[in-house]
Amino acid sequence: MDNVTTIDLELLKANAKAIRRYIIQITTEAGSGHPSSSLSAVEVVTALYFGGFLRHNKANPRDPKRDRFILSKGHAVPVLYATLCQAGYYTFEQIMTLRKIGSPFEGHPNMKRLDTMEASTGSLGQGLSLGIGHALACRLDNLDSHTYVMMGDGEMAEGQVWEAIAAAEKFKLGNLTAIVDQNGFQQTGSTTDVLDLKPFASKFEAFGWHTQVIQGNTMEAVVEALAKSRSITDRPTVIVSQTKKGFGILPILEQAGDMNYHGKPLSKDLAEKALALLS
Ligand SMILES: Cc1ncc(C[n+]2csc(CCOP(=O)(O)OP(=O)(O)O)c2C)c(N)n1
Ligand SMILES: [Mg+2]
Repeated sequence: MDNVTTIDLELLKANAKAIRRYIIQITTEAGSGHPSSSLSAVEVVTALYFGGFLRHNKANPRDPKRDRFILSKGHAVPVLYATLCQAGYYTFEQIMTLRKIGSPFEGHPNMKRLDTMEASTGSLGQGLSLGIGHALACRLDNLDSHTYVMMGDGEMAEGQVWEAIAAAEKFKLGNLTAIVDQNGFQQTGSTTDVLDLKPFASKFEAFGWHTQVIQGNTMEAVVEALAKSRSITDRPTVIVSQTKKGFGILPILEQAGDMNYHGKPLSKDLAEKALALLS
């Protein structure tokens, strides 16, 4: 892992901007998908792949020595396709087939179609359990690989998340980092209105986790938090990443009168305006 002081923040920010542009382009081309859910997560995913935090191997994506990244909020997979494109795994033409019949770039990650997908997710609330499996397996195999799992704040009310939180501490998984993308919204409205599980940090802490709360759309904060989390090796860590859904194109969402903008692509016209904002 790179030392934080050696990380080129400007380069990370440039990558983040390119990734945001891809997210807009591929979801508008698809005519469906979840751009706003993808955009809130850009800084974290960019820092993982380009900041030296996630050991990955383009020549052999399933290299056992890799670190693992599980996107538990699988509907945000455009952020992952865009990042992998920016990292040279896929061409722009390939990711532009998002959600088209026959394309392996499905609306949710499919590990059977793409060897870069760590897990097939989309049914929310399961990714942390999958991450625990990886973290335990790596420990058994004496691998120093680290496992990262990103969940949504709405997702925190789904599936077996809290059972997994308890289990990760029981197994003292110092090789596991959870990231909660706290963008304030879920499918049908604000998380406060639908089912409010905040504050997340004190709840994780009560389960014995190391916790950090950060501004997750600020690259400096993200890099610092990821570095800190890697220095904790005796228990699982969580980064509560406070973000904005649709970050990067908020004026467009404001204009549209919908700050959640869940599960819908921008029209061609709005996409052009969004790309101009991100130029
Ligand atoms: C088990 C399950 N229930 C419901 C859904 C439908 N669904 C898709 S996205 C979503 C909202 C998720 O909100 P959040 O986790 O906050 O992610 P965000 O889009 O805000 O990043 C829901 C309920 C699902 N995919 N899986
Ligand atoms: Mg959310």
